[in-house]
Amino acid sequence: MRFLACLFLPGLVLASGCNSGDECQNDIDCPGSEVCRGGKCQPREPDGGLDGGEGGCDPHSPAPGELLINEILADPPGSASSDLEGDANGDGTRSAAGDEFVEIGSLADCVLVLDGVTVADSQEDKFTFPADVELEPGKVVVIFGGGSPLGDFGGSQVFVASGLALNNDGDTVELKSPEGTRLGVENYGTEGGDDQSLTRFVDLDADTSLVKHTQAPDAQGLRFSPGTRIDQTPF
Ligand SMILES: [Ca+2]
Ligand SMILES: [Ca+2]
Ligand SMILES: [Ca+2]
Repeated sequence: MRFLACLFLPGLVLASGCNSGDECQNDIDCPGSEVCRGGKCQPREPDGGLDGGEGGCDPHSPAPGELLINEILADPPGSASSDLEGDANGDGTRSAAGDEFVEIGSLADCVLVLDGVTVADSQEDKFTFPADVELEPGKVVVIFGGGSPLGDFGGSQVFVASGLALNNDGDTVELKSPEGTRLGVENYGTEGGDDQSLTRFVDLDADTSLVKHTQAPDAQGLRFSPGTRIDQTPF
């Protein structure tokens, strides 16, 4: 019954012997540096639970459902290299390959570590995140097909693949964990080839479908929004 004494006399926590490993019902039953987890007083996570959350919330590799494919540009607008409306990566040239992009967002409550996460199409792996890439909750990363991205992109992290080669008339974009577990997948058809991206009807809302960017609320005629919300505001 020791935890009851701690529960009602929190000021006497240490004096009443509520130590590491003791039974508990709530954090208040434990020493100040510990939390109640699984009915026992235990140390907080090694980083002290920097991300907050009950019992700590450490950066971790994404589990299925924690990443969302938020936007796909398979068909950069225009055709000539001077058609700058299609210059999604901002490098001054419209490129059918380099200006393609995939925007991926986090639905997790904790920081996600993307090291080794792979983006694939229906044929093969296209991009694997390098080491030390962390994604904050509610933020997005963008992977362009190539080129030298230039711009702010809403402050989002930007990466360049050595080609995405997304088919304009239909393809699959899949996210896989380093172990090969499917983390997310989106299929699209000929709607992907309309000189604009496909984006969530509501940004980072997994319950909404991908729609043509110009048909999303607040798109204001914009054809894509790499790194930003549909209305070009930051995540
Ligand atoms: Ca394409
Ligand atoms: Ca470009
Ligand atoms: Ca966007």
